[in-house]
Amino acid sequence: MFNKLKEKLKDWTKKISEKSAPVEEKKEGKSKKKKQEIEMPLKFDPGKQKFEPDTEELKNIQKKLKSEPGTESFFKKVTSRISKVKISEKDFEIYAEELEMLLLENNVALEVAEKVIKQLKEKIIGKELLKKEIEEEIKDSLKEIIEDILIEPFDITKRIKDKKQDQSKEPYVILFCGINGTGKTTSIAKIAKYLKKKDISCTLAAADTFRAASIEQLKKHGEKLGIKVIANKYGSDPASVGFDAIQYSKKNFIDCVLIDTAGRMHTAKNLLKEIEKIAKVCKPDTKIFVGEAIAGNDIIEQVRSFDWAIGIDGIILTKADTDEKGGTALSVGYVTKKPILFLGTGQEYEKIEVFDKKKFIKQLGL
Ligand SMILES: Nc1nc2c(ncn2[C@@H]2O[C@H](COP(=O)(O)OP(=O)(O)OP(=O)(O)O)[C@@H](O)[C@H]2O)c(=O)[nH]1
Ligand SMILES: [Mg+2]
Repeated sequence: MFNKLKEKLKDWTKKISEKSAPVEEKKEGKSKKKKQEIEMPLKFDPGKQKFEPDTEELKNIQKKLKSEPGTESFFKKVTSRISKVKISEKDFEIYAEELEMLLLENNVALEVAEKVIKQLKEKIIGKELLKKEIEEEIKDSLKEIIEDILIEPFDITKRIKDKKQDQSKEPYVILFCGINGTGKTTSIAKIAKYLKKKDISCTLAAADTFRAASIEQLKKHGEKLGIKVIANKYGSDPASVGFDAIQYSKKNFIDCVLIDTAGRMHTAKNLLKEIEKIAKVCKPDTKIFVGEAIAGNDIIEQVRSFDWAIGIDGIILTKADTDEKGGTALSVGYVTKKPILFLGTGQEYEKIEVFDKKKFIKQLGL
């Protein structure tokens, strides 16, 4: 998913490491004195009629220098300092602008791009490193910064299993919401299959009673997966469909209810009121916002609107397989303070991944 961003970050890291300047040798009186001491001794060769290096004398000088206390460590210090480089603040400023642009171009939110740059600056400016170490150092720093930015997801399977253990005998209810066509219904089918594999039984609630063919779409998934779908007529109250599915599940000892809802624009107040009602009636344990990875920064406003209406607990980012940039996945959690729980990576049922910070960072080439 990071095809573009990964390549660009790699190029940038290489560039800044090449630009890094050697650490300057301090011009102290001491260093001048030592320089004079190791000047090449010369000897006149009468045969060649010219001066040649006096190797015997050079050996004597080296012996003498070694025996002088402090001299050896001084030479060691000079050698290591010469081979080291550091990134100056001036150089970093030039390249920071470039880094900010490439992050923004790849859908990283401004707030996150600025945080990455500020922290990277603190970590690497003025640090003395061997030239060959610089690229690794920048990569490691970026890795630490991004790990810190990404919100750790909670384990939904564990929450469902925990509820199964308690005495309430109520099913675990998950409500899915989002704007039109983001992949809510497909994600519900994928999650139902994922949970089934973990011995968690599900009921699907066809609470999208608005869009034509939405009920048939969910029923088809239910048939394919062997999972019960609770539905009513088109135009019926979606909250009551959810409620019926919960009652059915309770009666039949089903662990989890996944409620599908109609796609709605996050700017339509009356539609947000409707989902508020579904949430009030069904009292979901978890409310998941489903958005497209390719939506870029628009998704931030969407999450905020749904969060304001019903209080979102987590995000599913779909169509990550078609997202070349990846910046939305990198920054949506940080900006909205809601964890990404799953990534949708294709149209088939198996194409869903539990969001894993470490794996995600690896995909960025860090
Ligand atoms: N490539 C890809 N396509 C996906 C993914 N998730 C869903 N889709 C496709 O996106 C389209 C819309 O999916 P739906 O599940 O119907 O979306 P929805 O949010 O329920 O749509 P509405 O109910 O109309 O709001 C379908 O063609 C899905 O196959 C994904 O992770 N990757
Ligand atoms: Mg749908």
